[in-house]
Amino acid sequence: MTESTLTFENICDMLSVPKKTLILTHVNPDPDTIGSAFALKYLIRAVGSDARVVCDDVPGKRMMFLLGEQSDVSDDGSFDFERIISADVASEIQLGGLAKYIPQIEFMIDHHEMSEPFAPNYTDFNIGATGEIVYDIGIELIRRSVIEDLPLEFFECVYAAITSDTGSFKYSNVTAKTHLRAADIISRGVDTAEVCHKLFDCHPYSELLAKRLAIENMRWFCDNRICAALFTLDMLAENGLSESDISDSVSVMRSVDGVEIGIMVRQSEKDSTQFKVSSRANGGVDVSAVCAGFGGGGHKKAAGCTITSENETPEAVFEKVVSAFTDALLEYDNTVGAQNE
Ligand SMILES: [Mn+2]
Repeated sequence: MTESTLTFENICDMLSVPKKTLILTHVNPDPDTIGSAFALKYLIRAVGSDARVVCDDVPGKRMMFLLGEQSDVSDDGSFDFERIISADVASEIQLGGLAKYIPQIEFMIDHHEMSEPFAPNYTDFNIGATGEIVYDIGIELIRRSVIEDLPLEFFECVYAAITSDTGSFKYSNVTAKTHLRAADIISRGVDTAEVCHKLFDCHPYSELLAKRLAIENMRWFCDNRICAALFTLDMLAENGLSESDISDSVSVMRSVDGVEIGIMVRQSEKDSTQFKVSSRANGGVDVSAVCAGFGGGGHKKAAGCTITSENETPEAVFEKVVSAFTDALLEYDNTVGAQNE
């Protein structure tokens, strides 16, 4: 675990200074990184400057409403910035091509336990979402009278970040404060039902087909305690699907009764020698530790990594991944067994 090099007050002081800011998000973007980054953009505008959010991937369609007037998050180099910050990015690898900006990053805001800071950072492990930190910054700048108020879009973005990273307030990372923040957001007029509908209950048909493909290709390990699926580019092409259609399919594996670890391995469209691994735990196994072993990271119950295959078949990469998670599960059994003796 890494200690923050900056305090919450430091971050609030720095964000009180109007500076044109480039805001970096992580690859394989989720609503926490996108929502937090766009909320920061609204906050920086309220302070009197401007910002642009960039990502080295295209966010899923369900998140596009968070982009507001910024139609895309590509780093086209057209934005003239005076400062760079990152939101919800745990490690250099998660920046993808944006890692070139690392020497210029003023600070990072994050909440990942396994984070490997690449710049001065404020990290709070005890909260469910980076969006909660950004919400607190907004409220603090209002309290300090740095800004008078924040637009509804700010609160919409932080709500999307929070509800997404807490599994709609279902995960064990939810605290009383999470609900208090959400209550305040609702009282400010955000249509939270609409935000949740857009994020979670409005799937393109192709995504449903992707879930069917996931169910058809589930494989079982460790007495059915691990459920995993491999998606190759050939499989996607045969089914008329793209990589973004299957980005959430790991939840299918995780949701089966009795499963302790759900795993999805998918071949990358951008580079077919790369495989993106997503993992989710229901039990006590720390999947972020397994992903860290492959240069990735995340949270105890939700983590990922990218593996570059060295002339291996997709099947061989899949086996390597499953065997690492199997080892972790067996090791966990031993630890828990030892504690119970
Ligand atoms: Mn997050």
